Amino acid sequence: MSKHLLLMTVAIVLILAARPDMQQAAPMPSDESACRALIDLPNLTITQAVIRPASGATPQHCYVRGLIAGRIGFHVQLPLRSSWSGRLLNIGDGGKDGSLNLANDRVAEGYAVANSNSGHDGGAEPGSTFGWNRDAVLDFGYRAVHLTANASKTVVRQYYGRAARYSYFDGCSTGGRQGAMEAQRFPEDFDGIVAGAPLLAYQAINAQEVVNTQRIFSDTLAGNLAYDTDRDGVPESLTKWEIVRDAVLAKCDANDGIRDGVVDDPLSCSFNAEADLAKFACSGDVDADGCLTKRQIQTVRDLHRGTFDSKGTQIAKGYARGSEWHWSGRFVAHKGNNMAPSRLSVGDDHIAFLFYETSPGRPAPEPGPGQAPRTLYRTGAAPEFGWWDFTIDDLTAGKARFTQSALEATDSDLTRFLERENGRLLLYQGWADDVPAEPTVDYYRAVVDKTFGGDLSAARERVRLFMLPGVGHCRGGPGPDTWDRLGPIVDWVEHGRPPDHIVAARQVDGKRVNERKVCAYPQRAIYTGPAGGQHEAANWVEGNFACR
Ligand SMILES: [Ca+2]
Ligand SMILES: [Ca+2]
Ligand SMILES: [Ca+2]
Repeated sequence: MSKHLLLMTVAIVLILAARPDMQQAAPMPSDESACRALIDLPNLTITQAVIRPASGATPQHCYVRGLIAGRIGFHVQLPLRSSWSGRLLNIGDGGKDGSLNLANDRVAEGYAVANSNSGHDGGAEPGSTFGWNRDAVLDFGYRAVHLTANASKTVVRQYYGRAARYSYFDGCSTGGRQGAMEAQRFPEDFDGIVAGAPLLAYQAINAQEVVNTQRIFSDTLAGNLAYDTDRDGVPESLTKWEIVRDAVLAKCDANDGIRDGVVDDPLSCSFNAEADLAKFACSGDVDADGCLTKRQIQTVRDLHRGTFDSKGTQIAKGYARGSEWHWSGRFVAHKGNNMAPSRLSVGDDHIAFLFYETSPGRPAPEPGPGQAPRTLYRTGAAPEFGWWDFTIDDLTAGKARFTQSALEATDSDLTRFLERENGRLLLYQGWADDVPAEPTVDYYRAVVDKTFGGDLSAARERVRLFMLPGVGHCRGGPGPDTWDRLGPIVDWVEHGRPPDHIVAARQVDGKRVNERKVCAYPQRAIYTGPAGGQHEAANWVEGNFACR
């Protein structure tokens, strides 16, 4: 053996002997360097990739920010590799978005979490004002979520060295619309989608907001459900609204067998504004506090009934019986909301920028306290729209066709997502929402018909709907509104266990009150607890209800 060969042999023996130690001495690239390396990810523009320290309940994680197609900003929160569950979650947005949202609690649960700004910066372009730019309209409609889904999968694959085992989407309101849009247009993006209060017919819903504002404000607030008792020009008494709210509950709360301020099944509530409010009519139809004029009763009838165009075609369904609890904040103009109920600005802003194909480029002025709309005036050239000039017939005439094609998620053929891609979809909505709830039931039935040939049991293997009694827009209201919104779909996708019910509770001062089963449509939760004890809050627990 030559000296050279001997040295080589010795070296090899030494290396082999040292291997276990060497593996420890030379570990996989650290989370820190793997995270920092994402800045050079090919085929994606990453602008930031740093380890963020633990903060509160949020663990240390790799934070990545990037830019797609110029306007779409996105970010991903990546749990360290030792604590990753193998799951990717894209979270939905709210309102008109324009910012990067976080789900720190899901990071703590081991999810990689992604979100985008929906294609615009809400600081530079607040509300709907991004609507002047067609690219931004398409991004907000569907493109930002889809491209962020793709980008976040790439980031995950690079950071962890393998693809996510499961990808989910969870959103409500605008996020619900985004989830439905993904199921309809990009069936390969997610394994499971949770879509709450999904604003499917987005233009009809927003147009109805404007019509409701007209119902309240027109003719110097004649249909408003508030009264100016001290004659200072601003109505501050909400007695009229309280009469309406309480009259609906008096008629229908107990229909479901339990008096708890919640109308379980609004579709079976026969409250009729003309008949059931007749005993509260103002004497001689002269407006006063503590009574309702004919015009005000008509407001109630219209809010329940929905919106029709001038030919009588229904444009949007109305608000369910039992949803009146939030009308004072959303529709009624009074001193407490500075004469600007929340749906006024939303609808006005939307119609000005996101309804017509050509956006006007500037918002219409808002009324201030005491100002009736007819005292306002157009300040810009057409097509600047003030909500008081809006006509619902523009929708039927097709003047929103372009924006409908970008923004509406109404396709009930989910064959590609639910059958070809074997996806799972969980829809939910609160019955007491100020976005009409019944259209979500209608959509579910349309999916059963169109995708499953009318076979409800086949549909229930892939898509389920949960209608939450007494719950407002995504949360809030007199009904149980708190539950783990992701748990049921994860169990369904990963273990094949479809949720027959979810367990929701109402939290008051940190205590669980009014806990219920919320059953998959068309079943409803029936009280099965101690006989005669159905009205006692102590008996409102999961085990005392059955799905029938
Ligand atoms: Ca966002
Ligand atoms: Ca007053
Ligand atoms: Ca009830």
